[in-house]
Amino acid sequence: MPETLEADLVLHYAPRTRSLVALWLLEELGVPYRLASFDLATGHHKSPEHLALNPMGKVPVVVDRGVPVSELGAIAIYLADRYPAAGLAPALDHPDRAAYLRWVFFSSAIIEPALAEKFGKWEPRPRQHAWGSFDQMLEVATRGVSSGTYLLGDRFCAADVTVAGGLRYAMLFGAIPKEGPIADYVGRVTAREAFARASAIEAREGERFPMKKP
Ligand SMILES: N[C@@H](CCC(=O)N[C@@H](CS)C(=O)NCC(=O)O)C(=O)O
Repeated sequence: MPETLEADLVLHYAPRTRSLVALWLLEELGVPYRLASFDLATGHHKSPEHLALNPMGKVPVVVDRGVPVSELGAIAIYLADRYPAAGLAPALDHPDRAAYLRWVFFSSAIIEPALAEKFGKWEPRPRQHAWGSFDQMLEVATRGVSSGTYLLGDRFCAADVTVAGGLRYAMLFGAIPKEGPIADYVGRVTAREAFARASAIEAREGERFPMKKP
């Protein structure tokens, strides 16, 4: 396991959050990293120290040789390009690069707000809302995951981690059926060993920082 106490790469992480997606990315990369894990209930993410890394006061944040990167989409693009040996991103001049970038942005610009629409029971306004609507997101995502093993066909990439991360979350909370093309895709992608390693770390950290009763 590349998790280590000494590493140039640090993941500021809290269990039961979107940090799991960044952890999964790091496990896919296979490079050494250190986990700076904390309990969100402590409010550490709102401390001046953490706000200097991410002014939004949120996790995850990856710090690479002292340089902080926040926002999952940026973290995915940054890590995949910075550590190309893992093959998680098509090269800048590869024909798949455009589709790859579109899918990474689809995770944060379309899936995330579409889920807020669904969970918040907002009135869909597909023409006004930048994400279209939850139903439109679902239709496009379903087509995207149905055309091959992965979003880019046979090639697994960092966008599969961010997209599957968002769709898995949607399934866990009942926004997307647990059967069908999206469930099949999430099943295929989360069957990867890197996801199993990340889940084991997530379980360990979850036990270290159990959820407190309200
Ligand atoms: N847009 C951010 C979302 C990060 C986010 O929402 N993190 C949540 C945990 S899942 C958080 O840190 N919440 C604590 C808070 O805002 O107080 C990303 O893509 O990284």
